[in-house]
Amino acid sequence: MTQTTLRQHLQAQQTDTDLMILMEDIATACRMIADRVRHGAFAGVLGAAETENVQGETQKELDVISDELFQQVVGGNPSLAALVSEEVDEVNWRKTAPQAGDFVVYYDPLDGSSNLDVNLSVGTIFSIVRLNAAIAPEASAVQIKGTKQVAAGYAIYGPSTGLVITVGQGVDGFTHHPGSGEFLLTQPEMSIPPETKEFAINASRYDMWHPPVRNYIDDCLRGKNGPRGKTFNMRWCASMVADVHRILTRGGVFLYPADAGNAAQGGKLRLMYEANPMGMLVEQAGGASSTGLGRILEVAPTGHHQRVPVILGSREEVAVIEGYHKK
Ligand code: P6P
Repeated sequence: MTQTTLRQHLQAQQTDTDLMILMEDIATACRMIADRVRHGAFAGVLGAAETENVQGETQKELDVISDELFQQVVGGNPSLAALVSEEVDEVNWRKTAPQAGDFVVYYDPLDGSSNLDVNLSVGTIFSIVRLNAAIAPEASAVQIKGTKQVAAGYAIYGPSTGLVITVGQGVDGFTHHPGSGEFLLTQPEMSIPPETKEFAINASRYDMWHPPVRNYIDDCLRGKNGPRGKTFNMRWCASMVADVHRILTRGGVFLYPADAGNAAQGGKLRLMYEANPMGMLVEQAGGASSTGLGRILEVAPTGHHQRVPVILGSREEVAVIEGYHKK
């Protein structure tokens, strides 16, 4: 059985050399983060750091360690203009005069880190944009629409360490092979079934949901004798990477809507390094990604830590949910 490495796969897709090297650097950072996560209990770093991130969230020690690793490994790439991290308020400019052809990488170094101390899956999410002109190193210059992404992906630190990527030619899944250290192709051409009977939402926020989401979930819960005519299942991992990986593998729909509790912030999840990369992956796998009122990738950013409502997954179910928002 032929084993295809990440590099061989990217070469087969005629990926631009600079982009391929950048993605390999990101894969290296993810392997190093995986190692620190898997040894976290022995290093005593599964707990909370004494710091908060720009989101006002208490950082886990591994959040900080993962961000530092990502900066150390990816930050040295000669084609990189800037890094934008969930864990860092300011844009991390790597060049004083970014040029056309340079890349901006947006990333969440350790998504779902509240799961660390209970040993559930966490991950690293990344989004890559390529500059089409020289820019001044100012924060507004990295507020670039999701449709401009040239690549996106995530690593998932679960029972195995996985890497799922797109360069705009579909979605492919790799698994870290400890013996060789390589990410080997194990889930080629990932595709989301258009229909589903499975939704993922934090149901504890029911009393804060706006009517479109509450009506949608109520109708799903009324089962085969209700308006949907079928019985639904629910999953919620509290780790976007884990929920999205399940949806890319077997279908489903994921919702983190704006609600009465987060409306002032625009929602919970971040556009540039959660919604946009996951949105590109889901669309490339035949799914849909929406704010409820429109395509996530079309949202014009107003800040690099901006939050948006997120509804993504099986395209026909996303369309049903958008219908509830239009009523
Ligand atoms: P809640 C993790 O903190 C995260 O950003 C996503 O990975 C996840 O889907 C969501 O927040 C979990 O939110 O409200 O269930 O804690």
